[in-house]
Parts: sequence; structure tokens; C-alpha cells
Amino acid sequence: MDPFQPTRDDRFSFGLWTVGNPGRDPFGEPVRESVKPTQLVAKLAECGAWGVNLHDNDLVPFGASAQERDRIVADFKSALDDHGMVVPMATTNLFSHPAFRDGAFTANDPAVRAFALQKSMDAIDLGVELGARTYVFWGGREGSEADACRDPREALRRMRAAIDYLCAYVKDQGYDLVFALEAKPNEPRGDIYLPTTGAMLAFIASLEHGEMVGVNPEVAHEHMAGLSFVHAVAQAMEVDKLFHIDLNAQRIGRYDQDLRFGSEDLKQAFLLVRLLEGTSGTARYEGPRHFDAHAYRSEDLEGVWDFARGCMRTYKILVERARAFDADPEVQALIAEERDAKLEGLCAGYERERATTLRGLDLDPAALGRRGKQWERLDQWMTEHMLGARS
Ligand code: DIG
Ligand code: MN
Ligand code: MN
Repeated sequence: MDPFQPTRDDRFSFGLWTVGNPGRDPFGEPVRESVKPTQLVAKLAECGAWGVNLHDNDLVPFGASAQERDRIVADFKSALDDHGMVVPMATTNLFSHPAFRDGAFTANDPAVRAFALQKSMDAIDLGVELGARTYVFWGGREGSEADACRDPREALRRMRAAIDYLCAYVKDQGYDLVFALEAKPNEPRGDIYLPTTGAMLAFIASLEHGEMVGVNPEVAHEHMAGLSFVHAVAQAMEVDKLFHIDLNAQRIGRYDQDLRFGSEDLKQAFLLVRLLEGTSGTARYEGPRHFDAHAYRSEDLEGVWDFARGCMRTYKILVERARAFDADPEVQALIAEERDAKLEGLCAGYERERATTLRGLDLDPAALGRRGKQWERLDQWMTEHMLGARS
């Protein structure tokens, strides 16, 4: 039995737009024929995936009639049932239509902002109908090139008004749905508002219904901003706001590559899996393991499924490596917490008497400065576990 064969319990999911990506890029036409959503569902199930996600127009073409929409949705539901697949997450395409050329929720034209709300409510209805429990907002067009076009504070006010409005809609409808905001620093706009997961966490704190709003961090997007994705995810987890995650890979200093998970910075992928799976004894992330990525443009359809299988296999291999690393007694000994009950007690919250005692301590900074760590050894052991040279 292949230990890295994905199962439904792994909760791996892919967007229709990922395995359905036809290979178009700014410099070339599609290289792969399009595949029907119902066929993508069948193939994803065959590969061992658990869920399939979608933008409204990945399934229902823009401008389809109500009858056409219902027929397409019925066929899709049948395919989901036939193959035991679920729809964990849905989202709205607020970036392809020319109407969104200067933004959707943050556009200067109030008619565009109204259209974005209208389209989002329809897409939320669709996602809920398909069983989605998480709804992602990625503001791909919410940004600027000529930054004098609007006060960035006004853009944030418009974004807040839209998210508050749609949270109220979900509550009014009685939907069992939470929102996950996805950050990206740029592309397709010169600069995108709310560019990082950290910025999104600050923004969520200003919302009217912030309790139902979390984040959907993406590996490539934090890397594009030159940030540690592991630290961004850890901050979201620490405040219980990691509602969803977009897994892929990215080379620093490049456009959004959305590469196969683990295919670039393997060390960060290892540390991310270790964090999500809680192999050091910490709480696990319990949400979908979603791959927002696509195959190289060089690939045909067979290569697309190599890509999908590779995402899931690499994730599972890294889980096994992280478990071995955290079970290694020498590693455990090296990263065991340094404890000093007295000092920790004095630092655990201000209290005048304790502060006076703390200030009177002779902590000998010179001696503290002479104490080297053993992180070279730790990182080498981690590398050897990753490479299978240490078990
Ligand atoms: C891009 O990273 C965005 C869109 O693909 C989608 O809106 C979102 C959901 O994963 N990610
Ligand atoms: Mn994404
Ligand atoms: Mn991306």
C-alpha cells in the first residue's frame, strides 16, 4: 500500500480553475483543451482529492440564463454525488469582466461597486447551494497604478462597506458560511490594497462582523512580498483566523507562479506542513488543504494530473518527514523550552511588587551574551530528516 496515496481524510482540494487551467499566459494562447467541470470532478476523485472549489464563472458562464444556470448546477451536483466529492469553498470572479477594469468593491464608479455586490450575492447563493462553508474574497482588481486615482483610505472604506454588507447578507439569509480574505501584493494591479495576510488581519479587526471573517493566505503571495509564509500562517492560527489556505510554490522576486506545492522552497514547505499538522505537539489546522496552483504551460492533460498528484504526494511525504523530525529525541532535547519558574513568574504580567523585584535582579548581560545556541546543529538535523538521511 503506497503510504503517500491521498485519501479523502487528507482533505485535499483543488479549484476548478487550477486543474482546468488551459495554459494561457500573457505571452501565449491556451495550450490545453478545456475540460468540463464534471470531468474535472471525476479525475480529481480518481487522484484521491476530497474537494473541488470554484469561482462562480468557472461553473456558470457569465451571462447564462437562470434555466441554463440551474441545468449546469444540477449536472455538477450529480457529478459531485457520483464521485463522492464536496465543495468546501466558493468565491466570486470579480477580476475577469472588463467592468472590473479599475476594481470591484473599491472602484470609483458606484455602478461597478453595485454590480460587484450583486454578482457576489448571486455567487454566494451558488456556493451555499453546492455546500460550501467557506467563502473567499481575493481582490485581484482592488488596487491601482495611478495612485492619485483615489485616496487609499477611501478604497479601504469601500472594501469594508462591501464585506460588512455581504456579512449582513449571509446572516440575513441564515447561511452557515464564513469569509476568508486572501491577500496579494500586486498582479494584476500595479499595487493591490491589503497586500499581505498581516494587513488583512488588521483590516478584519475593523469590520462590523469580524467574528465571521478570517484569512486565506497563499504561499506565492506572501513570497512575492518577500515575507515568511510560515510566520504569516502562524499569526493567523494564533488568533484563530486561519479559515482556509492556498497551497502552492513560488520563486522569490517573480510574478505569481502558482507552482506545484513543494516544487520550490522545500524547506519552507516542510516547516509549513509541520506547522499545519502540529507534529511538534501543537494544535493542527483542521481546514481544507487547498492547492491554488496549476501545471506548467509545457504540460498536456496528462501533465496536469501529474501536477495534481505531485501536490498531494509531496504534502503527505512532508507530513511523514515532519513527524520523524519531531519524534527525534535529539531534536526534542535541543528545542525543549528553557524553563525558569521564578523568572517566568516575574515576567508574567505587570504587578508593582513583582516589577520592583524584577528590576532588582542582576541578570549579567555579558554572561547571557556568551551563551551560544545550537541552531546550526538543529537546522542540519532538519535538513537530514528532509533528505531522508536521518530517521
Ligand atoms: C488567486 O490566488 C485567487 C483566485 O484564484 C481565487 O479567487 C482565490 C481562491 O483560492 N485565489
Ligand atoms: Mn489563491
Ligand atoms: Mn496565486
